[in-house]
Amino acid sequence: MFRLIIGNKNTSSWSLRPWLVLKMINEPFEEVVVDLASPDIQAILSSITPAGKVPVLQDKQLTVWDSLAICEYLAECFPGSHLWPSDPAARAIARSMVAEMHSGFSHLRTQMPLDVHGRRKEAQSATLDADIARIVHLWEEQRTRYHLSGPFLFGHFTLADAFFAPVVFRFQSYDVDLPPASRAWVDHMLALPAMQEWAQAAATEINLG
Ligand SMILES: N[C@@H](CCC(=O)N[C@@H](CS)C(=O)NCC(=O)O)C(=O)O
Repeated sequence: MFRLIIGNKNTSSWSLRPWLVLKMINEPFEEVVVDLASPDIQAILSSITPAGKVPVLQDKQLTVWDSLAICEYLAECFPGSHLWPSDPAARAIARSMVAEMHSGFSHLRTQMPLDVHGRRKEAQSATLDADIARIVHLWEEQRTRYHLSGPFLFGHFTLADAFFAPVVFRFQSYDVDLPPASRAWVDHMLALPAMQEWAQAAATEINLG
């Protein structure tokens, strides 16, 4: 069985991606949550991976780190789950979106930190607005193109949905206004049992903390 090591569910946006993928493909796994606020966190993380960050996936002797590498590994382990769209053009766009999310949107990350359980006022700045506008444009484009194929960005669930899932929680927490196609996708994501399980665990974490 896989072991997935993740950070606190209320705040660890990178951890949500592979966790959601494993849930969506119904693959059982052992979950280990490390408290990123622990004073010993550096020692704990270094004992798991020299990269010193979560998420980390352990598959027997193999350790895979970085949410993108983990999700790519899962896509290869489970080809029948079609975690990338099968059409090459759609797959190229999905990969571009995932890459843009993985390496970009720094203003969103810093000005709108993940706080799954929190309900905050939307931060205001031109740089944040530009990041939000770009994300909404990406979502609108795919939902307009694939709305007849299913409720996810590319019709069925793909890694693109997993990579933007933390933004779904961010937009809920900060009450970001969305156009109808994006709103429908966000609502669909929020209603997924796996997303609700994550949100519930985030709330429990806060109450225990
Ligand atoms: N690009 C990495 C980023 C991982 C990352 O920054 N993880 C944070 C938690 S969300 C972490 O482990 N922080 C601990 C630290 O930097 O000490 C990924 O996609 O996995």
